[in-house]
Amino acid sequence: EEATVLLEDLVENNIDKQNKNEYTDIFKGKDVYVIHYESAERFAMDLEFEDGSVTPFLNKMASEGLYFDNFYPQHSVGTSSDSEFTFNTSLLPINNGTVFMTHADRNYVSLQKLLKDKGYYTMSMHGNNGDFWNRNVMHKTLGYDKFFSKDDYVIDEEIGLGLGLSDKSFFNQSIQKIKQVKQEQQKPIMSTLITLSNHYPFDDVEKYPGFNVGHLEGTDIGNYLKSYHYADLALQSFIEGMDREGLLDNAVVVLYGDHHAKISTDDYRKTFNYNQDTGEYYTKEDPEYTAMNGRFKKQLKRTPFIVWSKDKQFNETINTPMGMVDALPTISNMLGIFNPYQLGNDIMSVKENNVVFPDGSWLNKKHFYSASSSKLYSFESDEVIENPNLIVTNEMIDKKIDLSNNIIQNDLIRFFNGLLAHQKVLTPEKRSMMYM
Ligand code: GP9
Repeated sequence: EEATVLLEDLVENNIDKQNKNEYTDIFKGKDVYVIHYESAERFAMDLEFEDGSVTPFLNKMASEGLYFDNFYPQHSVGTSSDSEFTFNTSLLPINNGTVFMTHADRNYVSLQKLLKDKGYYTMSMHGNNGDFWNRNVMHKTLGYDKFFSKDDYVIDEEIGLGLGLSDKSFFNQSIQKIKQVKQEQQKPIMSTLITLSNHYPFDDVEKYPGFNVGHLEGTDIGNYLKSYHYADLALQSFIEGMDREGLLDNAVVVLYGDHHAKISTDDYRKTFNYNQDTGEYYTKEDPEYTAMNGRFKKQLKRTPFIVWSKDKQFNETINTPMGMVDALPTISNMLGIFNPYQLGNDIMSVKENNVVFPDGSWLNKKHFYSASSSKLYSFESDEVIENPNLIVTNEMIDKKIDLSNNIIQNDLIRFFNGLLAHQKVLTPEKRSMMYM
């Protein structure tokens, strides 16, 4: 009973806070290509070596598109699958298990269902086995019309973990599949392309193209950067190949990094606290170390989120803190769709935003609260703030997490739709705005 009231409040609040802005409907009716970019981290986008940037093409897309520079995936133990779930539903992953594996039989309102309601054909594409992360089942639950998995591709090149097809070959073959589906369907399409090669432990170094990482040669983080550089070349071949086929002329590309790369903190630090003059690493005794360590903490865990279109140069960077739950509301406004059950915000309509993590940690523009240490850090000073009064904030955060878990665990959307059908909740006007 209480959960239904909370869900009704969420829905009414979502309906009431919808407001139009300069981005409303700008991509309505266009083809949508979502790139789920494996282990793509934000910090590496700033790194330069003698062979240039680690991610020159990603950086180009960021400079041309809407670049959300303060973006955090909110995954739990389900890593890539959690990021897919949250991106497509604007619900948090459950914090005890993995939705894709144990809650694939629930009723969710997803990007796929909302676009199908507008006449789209929706598909997902991935060069690994279809049963990995139970995608064969969960992609149907999300509403995809078609899932192209490893068996649908010619496995002519494998790189990295050996999970499946290399990104370069995956993208090249996927372009031909997209072209064929476009011709067959004669309607707008939405396709999610899930990359794979840039995956821990990044040790297939011989197969990565030559990219000198200087003092990081031979380290885990150095191998990660070589792998990321390979993934960037594959991304470039995809975008340029799609353009050659005319598939970007009426389309929008949404790219997100799905989670961080699971490298050791010491190795991460090697990218920040190297003294070029001495060839040594700064130690905690060096004043430079503290400043760099602060910058290190700010960047870590962030991944890129970019909305890019060939025919619309935005050249815009948005610094409002953004979580994966905010992705669907933000692109929905641009696509002319609306998910009444979304937990997130349209980032183009807010100035402030809390990013909540499944374990109860959270952050905003100024602070990061770690649930594991129960400490509040200032992003400005990088110091712990003593005796902060967080009772109200943490209660609000816990309520948000509990509601998301409740919606998933107890299939509340299915239950609420039943009440809607019998007109037991919401006003007639608000009922007319609901997706059922
Ligand atoms: C597996 C790929 C990677 O198909 O999506 O999954 P991860 O190990 O990153 O969760």
